[in-house]
Amino acid sequence: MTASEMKNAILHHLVYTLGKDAAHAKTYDWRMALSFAVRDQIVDRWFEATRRTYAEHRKRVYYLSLEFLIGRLLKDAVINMRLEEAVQDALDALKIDWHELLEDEPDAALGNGGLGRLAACFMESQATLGLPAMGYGIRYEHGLFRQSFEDGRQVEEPEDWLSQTHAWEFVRPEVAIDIGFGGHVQEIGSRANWYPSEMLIAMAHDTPVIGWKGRWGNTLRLWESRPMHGFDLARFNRGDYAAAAEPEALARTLSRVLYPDDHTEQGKELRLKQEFFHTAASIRDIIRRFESEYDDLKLLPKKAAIQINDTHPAIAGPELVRILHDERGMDFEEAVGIARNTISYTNHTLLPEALETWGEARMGRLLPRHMQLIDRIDDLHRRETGTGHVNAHQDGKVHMGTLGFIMAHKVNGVAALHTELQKTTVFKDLHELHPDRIVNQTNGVTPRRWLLSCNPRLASLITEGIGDGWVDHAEDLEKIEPLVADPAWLDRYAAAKKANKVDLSNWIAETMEIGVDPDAIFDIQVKRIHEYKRQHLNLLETIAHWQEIRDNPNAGWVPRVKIFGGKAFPNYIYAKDMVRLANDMARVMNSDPLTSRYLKVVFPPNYNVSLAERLIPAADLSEQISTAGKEASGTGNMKLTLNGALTIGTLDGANVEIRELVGAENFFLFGMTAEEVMARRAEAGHAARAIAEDHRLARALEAIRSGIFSPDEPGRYHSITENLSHHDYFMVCSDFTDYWRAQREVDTAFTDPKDWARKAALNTARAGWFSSDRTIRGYMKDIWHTDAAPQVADAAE
Ligand code: B1N
Repeated sequence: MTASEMKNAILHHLVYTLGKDAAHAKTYDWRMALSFAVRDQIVDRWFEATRRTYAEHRKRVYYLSLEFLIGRLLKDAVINMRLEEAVQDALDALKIDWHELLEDEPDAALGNGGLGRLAACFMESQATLGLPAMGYGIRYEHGLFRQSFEDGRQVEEPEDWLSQTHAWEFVRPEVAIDIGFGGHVQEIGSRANWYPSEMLIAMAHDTPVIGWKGRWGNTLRLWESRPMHGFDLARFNRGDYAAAAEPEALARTLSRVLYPDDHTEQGKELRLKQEFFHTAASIRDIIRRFESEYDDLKLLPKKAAIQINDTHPAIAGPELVRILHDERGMDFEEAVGIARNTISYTNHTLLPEALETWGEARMGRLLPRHMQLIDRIDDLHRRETGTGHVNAHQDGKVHMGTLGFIMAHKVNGVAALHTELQKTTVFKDLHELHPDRIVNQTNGVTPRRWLLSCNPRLASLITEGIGDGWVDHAEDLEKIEPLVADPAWLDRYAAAKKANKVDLSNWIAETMEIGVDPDAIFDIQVKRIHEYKRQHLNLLETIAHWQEIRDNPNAGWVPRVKIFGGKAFPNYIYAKDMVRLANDMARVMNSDPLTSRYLKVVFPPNYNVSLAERLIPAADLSEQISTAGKEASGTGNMKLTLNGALTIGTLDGANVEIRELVGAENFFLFGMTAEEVMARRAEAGHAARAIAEDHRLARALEAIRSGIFSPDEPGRYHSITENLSHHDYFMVCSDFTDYWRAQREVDTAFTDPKDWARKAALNTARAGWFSSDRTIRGYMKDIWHTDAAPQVADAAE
């Protein structure tokens, strides 16, 4: 497409879709017009992919997830469709600022963190690989809350991405699926009819997901809940105005908000309803599509693979069995077999507080037939395995992890260490019964968004050196290794990083009024705020570092900018205290004339996908400091590595694999191993001992206690200091000394800029394996047993 064609397409949409005259069009109008013009380019390719999938009777992959953290889509679409030049030139001709349009797009935050972002990267990789696949999620009216700070405290405001038209979706009023809850069951022999007492409708909204070079397009289908019976006119006419609208409001509640839980199970009824609503609509849609092509349901596992993203859609097993057995008349055992061969389950965490359970009473009331089927599934599983001790329904609760496991042919962990720990902890008994079921699929991230799009300087430098094959064959990044030996090339690598840091410094100055030195180490910890992720370990080290600078301000300190980003779950008081402590520290330290040249603390509010794209390219140091054994994988760690940040980290999650690949000499390792953590935890008084043995740690804790950071309320962080001094489940104190040591190694390494650049470039060169393309290929081979389709011709540049 030429620039002038693009310009005409934009103007056409401006007038005929937006109904705006160019003279009066605002940023929003231009952005929408551009988005529609770009979308037009995608649609034919998207249709073509669908047509081929049907024509070739291909197996489809269905990715069921309560979260898709997709972020902005305009730039992604423009880049994958190779329309960058045409768009830039068209907008120049129209005198419209491209960056302003990009910034105007709301960030679709239909997820909490890594789990939801992984789903979004997977969608993009599936499209890039030409794998016929579909994502199913919920079209939350309000995504993850917007975070702001008041006096350093986190304040949550509703997020409103749908207050403007979502440019990328197509509404499908004809795809409307009835969903029932409650009511009673009438058993007829082994089968049953379920008569729900409450009904709603799931209506589909489709967003095309286009792969690299537009070679393939898949669909992200998001369900919106709608009332079955609309507005009650009779009631309204009787003057009962509020009551007339009530059923409608109630029905819509189901897709109203994303639960902000990240690794916590709140056990809320509405959440269970969301899970069933999402899963039942998706399963029905899958069966409907299957039956439009085939007439033998025994073929289902050959033609469909259903991946459940954690246990949130784990009711898929019983629901599929219910349809096959109750509604289609298939024998129960056969139905279970078919469901199992179709479904597979990804477990994302070992944290006990995140493992979902639902009380049998609630489950029985909302999903009476599913409750019966779960008992029969347990019963069958006991007969199959000859054991009685592992049941999904146990101690008055339904354990969704167990249910997910016994209803899946494969269960996967998300990093090598995590998968091994599954076998010895949460799924120990089940693993012994089914030793071939657990497999590993180490997470990955899409290099299109997480390098090509977010870091154009580095991306062009790489492409100039080795061509653009790395974009969809990220292992090719290793071809830059020979260039790393060339000092002139390394200078350019360092210059790209420096320019990214200057950009970020300018942004920090403009938005936060904090001046930071672009030559300082940009030390970044971005992720949800959680004790296991140990932002407080970072904060304690920052305090100790600050104190040493104050002791001796002229000792030639290596300047650092500590950057934090992340949201705390609204009811997680401890995590909110960590946020506030970071902000209190920032206030005190940034205005300390003795130290502020050497140490700054910056915590931009509302960390989201777009902010990640801004921060990650500017990072020198990636903080991956979770207590070993607690972070299943991490994906931010991969994004930072790819963008040439060196990691300071523990042997946890995918850090282990990152270190193996980039080389131990290019990674700052510290801390106890998962095994050592477990042993140390059993030792009484481990925290007190660690504090007694490290005067820096003792002094840092004392500083918090003294109220230096909260002079108006010295006891503000009492719960943090008390917890760390006595209980310290996450081993902050026990790992502090080694963390301090590693941080000083970082300082030393950074004083040799050439060697640092070399290490950074090697991180980029060796991070290609962390592409989600590799991950998806792994799922295809080991779990889904599917091939990619021959792809549509490349979009021309
Ligand atoms: O999933 C990511 C991993 O990279 C992270 O290590 C892992 O912590 C994350 C309940 C979760 N695990 N569990 C959740 C999210 C929401 C919720 O309601 C649990 N998120 C992860 C991708 O594999």
